Amino acid sequence: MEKLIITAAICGAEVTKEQNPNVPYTVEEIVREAKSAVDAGAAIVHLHVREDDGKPTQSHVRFQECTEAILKACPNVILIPSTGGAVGMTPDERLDSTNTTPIPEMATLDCGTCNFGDEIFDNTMPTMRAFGKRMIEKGIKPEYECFEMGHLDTILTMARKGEVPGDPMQFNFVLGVPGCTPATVDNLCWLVNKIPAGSTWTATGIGRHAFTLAAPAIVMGGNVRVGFEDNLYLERGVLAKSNGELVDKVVRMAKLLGRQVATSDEAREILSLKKR
Ligand code: KMH
Ligand code: ZN
Repeated sequence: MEKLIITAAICGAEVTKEQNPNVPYTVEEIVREAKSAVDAGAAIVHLHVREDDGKPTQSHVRFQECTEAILKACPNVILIPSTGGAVGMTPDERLDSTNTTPIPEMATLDCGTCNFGDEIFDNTMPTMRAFGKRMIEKGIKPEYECFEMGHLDTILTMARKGEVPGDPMQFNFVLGVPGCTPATVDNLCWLVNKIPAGSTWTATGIGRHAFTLAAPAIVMGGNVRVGFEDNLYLERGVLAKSNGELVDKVVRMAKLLGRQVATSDEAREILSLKKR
């Protein structure tokens, strides 16, 4: 079995300091959280950025500032900027996160429209085609985020048509978003069984499912994402003090289950990435 790649989704676009005072907004706070995650064992940081007041933004200027500051503190980390942004942003606005220099190695590509709590996360076919085209042109490897079962079939069909980058594909099964596919082992197995040979995958369990989905992913040979974007608690009733604490819990689980944790360079090899 390959080593375990741990991704830390350190910030997100929805969670607030009111929910957990350690959620980062400023550049300094974002760097602090990235470093805590990397020091604990994360090979990848999935990045959203905020204005200082916490408002989510996809501005490439803010992404540039945060990327440079993170890479100064963690020179080898793989960054996966979000192209999902926050619900309600336009496709052009969302794609601006990929306009940094150098161009990111990877970026998320969300695989369909879905409920998102009380809101609708809009990813129409034309939006996904535009994002696929941009990533093909710029040589960015997508992380295909599937929130619903049907998202997988959608993106596999698009890959077959050459509308989004193809082999080897990296999927992130984000399960347990209110209104979307529940975070059950059954659902995870259904998705994993349908991906093309040679693909890689990550499991992200939302809220209280963070670690109950991490465990099967570790033993099934997948990878794991945790972080404040997905889960604010280390355990029931205990807020996490940092993203590093959440990553450290996955590292300890991996150790107990006999799986080694990948460095960023090992993750690049597993994901067939070329360092920029
Ligand atoms: N903030 C969510 C609406 C992504 O990063 O690509 C979407 C999201 C997905 O976080
Ligand atoms: Zn995200």
